[in-house]
Amino acid sequence: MNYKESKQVLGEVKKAKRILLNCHRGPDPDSIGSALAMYEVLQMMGKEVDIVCPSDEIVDSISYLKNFNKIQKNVDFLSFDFSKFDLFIALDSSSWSMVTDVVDFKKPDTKIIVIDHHATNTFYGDINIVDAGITSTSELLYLIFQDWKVKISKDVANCLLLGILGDTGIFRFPGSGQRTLRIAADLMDEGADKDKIIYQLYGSVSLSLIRFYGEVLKRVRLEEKHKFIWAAIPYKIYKRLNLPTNGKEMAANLFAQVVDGTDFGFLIVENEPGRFSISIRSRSGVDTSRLAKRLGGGGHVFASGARIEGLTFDGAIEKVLKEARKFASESG
Ligand SMILES: [Mn+2]
Repeated sequence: MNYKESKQVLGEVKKAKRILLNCHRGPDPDSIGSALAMYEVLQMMGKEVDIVCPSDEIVDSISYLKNFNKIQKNVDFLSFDFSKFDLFIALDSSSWSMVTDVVDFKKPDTKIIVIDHHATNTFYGDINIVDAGITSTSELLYLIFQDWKVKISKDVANCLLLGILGDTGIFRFPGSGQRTLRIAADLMDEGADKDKIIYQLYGSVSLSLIRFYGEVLKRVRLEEKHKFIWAAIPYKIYKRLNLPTNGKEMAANLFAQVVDGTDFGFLIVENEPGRFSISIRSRSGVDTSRLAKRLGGGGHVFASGARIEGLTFDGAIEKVLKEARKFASESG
């Protein structure tokens, strides 16, 4: 057994007739890959399955994946009827607000199983399989499926490899060690097409994203004393560019964890007037999820994020810089 809770979770799955799955707000490849992999496995077990996502837009370069169109977008969790479901398996989501995009969401009556790898997970399920030491929820699911003795189909293999490649930055981040590479090789043995996934994820970007990179790079500032780098994009520029959903994350990857003389970096984007997303990246291994947490967010050591609202553009920058300097002083 890879996880002692696997058997108990399988027991709940077997009992259930109709099961709900989710993609988290602003879903990334790991969120989508793990949800679609679990969808397929549960369907093979004869279950009725729904996938819901609070966000409107979903990375569509991977829409060739089987059952991609089954993801119900723009779901309003405040009016969502959980009573039709015997079980809710929440994937790749550290908290209710990440599941629902609603602050202060109250736990529904349905039985909840949480399967996740965020160090900041709040254990909001009735059963929680949370492994902060693993690269991705997709890798975690591979190990659970092993515990369940599930035969991995080609479609499931493609979905799991998508999640692993996404969350490891193609095996780049520390934590993608021998086990991850062996699992990826096993998935390729089952028919996963690594090259196609990488082409769709990293080799198929829109021109507007390249223009956004330009706007971001133009605004990059180095904070030499505290060894971090940052940039901030105001709403009028963000709006003009018609960005893909994961554009902010990709722009943060581009500059925030690569510059000599820095330990970490972040990108602040005003998504809507007065609403900001902060994407934080670690270069040296300082745990950026601690900075994210202070800003009301969460995540992982190397990649984390937060959202803040109710401030002016300058006010938001000031707030984030202040926390980042404090974080830098304590970490250094
Ligand atoms: Mn993930």
